[in-house]
Amino acid sequence: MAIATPEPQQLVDLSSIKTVKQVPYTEYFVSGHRTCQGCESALVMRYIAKAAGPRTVVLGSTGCMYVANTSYYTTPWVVPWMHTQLGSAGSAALGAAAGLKVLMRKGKLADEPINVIAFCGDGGGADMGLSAISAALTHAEYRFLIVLYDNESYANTDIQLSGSTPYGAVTTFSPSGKKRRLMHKRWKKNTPGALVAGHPDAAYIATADAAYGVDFMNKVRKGLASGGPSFIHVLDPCPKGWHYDPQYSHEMGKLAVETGVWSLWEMENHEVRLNGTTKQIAAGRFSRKPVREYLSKQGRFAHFAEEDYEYFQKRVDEQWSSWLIPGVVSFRLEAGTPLNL
Ligand SMILES: Cc1ncc(C[n+]2csc(CCOP(=O)(O)OP(=O)(O)O)c2C)c(N)n1
Ligand code: SF4
Ligand SMILES: [Mg+2]
Repeated sequence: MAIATPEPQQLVDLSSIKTVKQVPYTEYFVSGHRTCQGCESALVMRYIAKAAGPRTVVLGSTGCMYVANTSYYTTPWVVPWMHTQLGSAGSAALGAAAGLKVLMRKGKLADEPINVIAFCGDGGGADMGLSAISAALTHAEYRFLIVLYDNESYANTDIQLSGSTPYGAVTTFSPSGKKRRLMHKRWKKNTPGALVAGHPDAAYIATADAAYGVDFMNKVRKGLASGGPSFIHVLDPCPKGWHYDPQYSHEMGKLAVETGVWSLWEMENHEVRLNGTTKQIAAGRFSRKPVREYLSKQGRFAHFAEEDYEYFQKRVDEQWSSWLIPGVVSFRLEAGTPLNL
């Protein structure tokens, strides 16, 4: 009996995954990488590849997920993968999507759906390449997904401070000393909030967390199915940079959301929706845990004094009590502003 060859269209399955049982069995990011034990960023790569499937091109910025993933003559990527410069995830995604479209229009490539995904770290995306991502998200005519994996430091070059590093954390650029307990006193940049507020033509923008795999894989699929430029910012606990035992990576990701330090949400069709535990917190069905439960488990906050915990808690409380959209948009409307304009 002849075995039917699947049509290319059938190989791009972007349907919603309802339960863990529906997660595709096939892996497109396999063994052969050298990331640290418990590295959630590597897990994120695995989820991306699993959700997107075989008809996918991945472009990866410099960082742990380039260097540790593609040591000399080895690669865990089963789908085509190409390195791109540290700050260029946005341009790589846009250029690849545009290039494929032209080749298909000219008949040099079969006209079929191909997923274009570019990833970057927080250093490469939230700092250095923010302008390229911003520019890419204004091109409504191209379909691609940019994933920013946030391990909250320039990890690959030995854990330097980034705009995504949380307040007070120790990094190699912000050690705690006898004269200054806290070297880093800036609040973490709200990159996904800035992108969602400033890019009205982006088709899909979301946050995710490596501890919530199905939620993240569905967001990857939604971004790719949106038909336009899409972006996901995913928080990835990093045992090396955050100083905790690798076995607690999953717990760390969950605590980030349960304490309200990190929020899960998505913007689709110009509407922001809170997801999962974040939605439950906002609806009063889940009590936010104290930030101390999350921070005290990480060595990068081991120098925290009582006043540091209190300050951190106060800032997180504000994200929930006085932001226009809790945990998402970091400003509020002046009291008395009419909303039925
Ligand atoms: C233009 C440029 N500057 C500096 C570097 C050195 N460099 C390589 S990886 C890296 C860290 C990137 O941090 P991030 O994007 O957060 O990814 P992570 O290493 O944390 O995975 C740096 C600074 C580089 N490759 N290119
Ligand atoms: S330093 Fe952190 S992000 Fe880099 S490979 Fe190790 S655990 Fe992963
Ligand atoms: Mg990083």
